[in-house]
Amino acid sequence: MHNLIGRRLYGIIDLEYISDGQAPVILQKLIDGGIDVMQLRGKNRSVDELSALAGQLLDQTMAANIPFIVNDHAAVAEQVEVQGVHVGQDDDSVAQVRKAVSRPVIVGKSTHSLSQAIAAEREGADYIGFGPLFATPTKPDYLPIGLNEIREVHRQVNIPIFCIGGIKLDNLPQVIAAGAKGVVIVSGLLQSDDPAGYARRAKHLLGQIDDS
Ligand code: 3NM
Repeated sequence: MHNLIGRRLYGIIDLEYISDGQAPVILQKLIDGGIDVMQLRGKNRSVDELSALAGQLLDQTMAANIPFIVNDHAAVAEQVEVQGVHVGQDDDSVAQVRKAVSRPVIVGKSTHSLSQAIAAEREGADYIGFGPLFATPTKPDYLPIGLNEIREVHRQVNIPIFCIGGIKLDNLPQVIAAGAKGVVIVSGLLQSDDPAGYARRAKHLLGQIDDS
C-alpha cells in the first residue's frame, strides 16, 4: 500500500470546478506539475458516475505512482482499485470504511480543530486534512481556523497532516512558515491557466520545508 509520508502536495479533481471531460487533461497537468496525491471529489455525483470516472483516471495516477483517493464513498473503492477513501466528520467512520472495502486502503479524514485531529488519529485514520485555514468557496459553510494551531497539531498528531482551505501560491509561504508539512490545493490549481506550472511552483515552495 502507498505511504503518504513525505508527500506534500495533494491535488483534488473537484467536479464542481471542472467537467468529467476535462478531468483527464487537467489531471495529467497536475501530475506533470508534481502533485504527490490525487483525490476525486464529486459532491453531487452518484457512486456509479464516480466509479466510471475513477476507472478512467486510475491508469494515469498508477503510471505516475500517485495514490488515488476517492472522496466520501467506500463503495467506489469496491468497484475500482483506487488506493484510498477520504471521509468527513459526518460521513462513515474510519472503521466503517475499512469494513466496506475488501482490501487494505488508505483512509483519510477531514478535521477542523485540534481535538478532531487527535480523535482522527486515535480512530485509525492514515492521514488527516486540517482546515479550512482560510475562508474558501470550495467549502463555504465552514469557519476558517487560521494558522495558529498548525504547529501544535504537528506536535500532537503523528500521521501525515495536509493543511487545507483557501491555500494559494501567494499565502503558501505563510502556511509553510506556520509549520505545515503538506497541503491540499483545490481552486488554486483548477482555476489556474497553467495548472502544471502552478503545481510546480507550489512544489518548489514545499520543497524548502525542513523536516527536522
Ligand atoms: N475541505 P480550496 S477545506 C474540500 O477544511 C475542503 O476540510 C476542507 O479547496 C476542510 O483549495 C476544502 O479551493 C476546500 O480552498 C479546499
